[in-house]
Amino acid sequence: MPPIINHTYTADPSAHVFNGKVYIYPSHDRETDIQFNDNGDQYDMADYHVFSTGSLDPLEPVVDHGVVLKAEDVPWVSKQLWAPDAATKNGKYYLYFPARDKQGIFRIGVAVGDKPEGPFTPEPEPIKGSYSIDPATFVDEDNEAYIYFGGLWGGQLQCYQGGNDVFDASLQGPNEPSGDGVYALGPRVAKLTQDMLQLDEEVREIQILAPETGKPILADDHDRRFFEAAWLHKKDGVYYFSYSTGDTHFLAYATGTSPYGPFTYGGRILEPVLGWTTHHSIVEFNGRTWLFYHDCELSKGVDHLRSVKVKEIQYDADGKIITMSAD
Ligand code: FUB
Repeated sequence: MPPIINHTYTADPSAHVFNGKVYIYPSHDRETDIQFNDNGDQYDMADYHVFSTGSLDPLEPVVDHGVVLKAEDVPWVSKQLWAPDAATKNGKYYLYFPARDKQGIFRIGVAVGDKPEGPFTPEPEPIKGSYSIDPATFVDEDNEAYIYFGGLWGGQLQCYQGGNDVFDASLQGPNEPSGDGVYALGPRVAKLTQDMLQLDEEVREIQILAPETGKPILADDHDRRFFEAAWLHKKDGVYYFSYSTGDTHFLAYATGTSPYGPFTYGGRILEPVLGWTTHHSIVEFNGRTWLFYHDCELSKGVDHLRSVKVKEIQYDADGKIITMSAD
């Protein structure tokens, strides 16, 4: 599958259908001399572009709407504009993005625009109570909006083992829980306020359950435990929570009956791609379901130079997602 954006490097694609078109909100990868490390310092992005297309099959040329937000325009940001997402409500469009603040701690910010293609004006402060990375929003059929987030290692989720308000700087890098019977750290969720600018409740930890035990997946189960890249979509009344397993490089999913979970592990969506990271979104468009993801084929394996791709998702008769290869 060739990349759908070739003139610049893009990753972590969050796709949504707005006004009958598919809009893609990716990270904007760039060249750097920073060496690969477990904290992801090599992902040193400084701005966001928005892309759109009117058709996925056949693929219509993907339009680059240009720079919609820059790190230097956000007063609280020091560096690393990582994986963003977008939502619409109240006739406005909201771009959610993680970045390190001036203390080097990842927070999540929001910027507001009048059109899906931006530009977006950032709020002066990060969302109060937000932390870690990879925000993903979901607006349910009752119009309530939720934000999902969290990422291990460079994403600092393991730094909050003492609670949502306690950042433990000694737990940097791959310092996640381990040991017999220890549960994995869960992704986080909170309802958003009606104006989409703040959290409307305490952040909750989501449980991803192992189907064979009905208990949370164990921390040592790296093939199935949550690492980063949260996404929620709903099909036929079922909530599908999907995510990356990080160091085992799978895109996996779990299903539930509420946007808060718990979700029961369901299987893999995508086998490992070329490159360390795997990150995706899932969107329904014209009655078909599409997986947006990235790999490093265009850069010939350079880990921090990724490119967005798309393929169609198929479900079986029981609603299970059929695992796809990474070609
Ligand atoms: O692109 C930077 C980070 O790499 C993202 O936030 C993670 O999900 C991983 O793709």
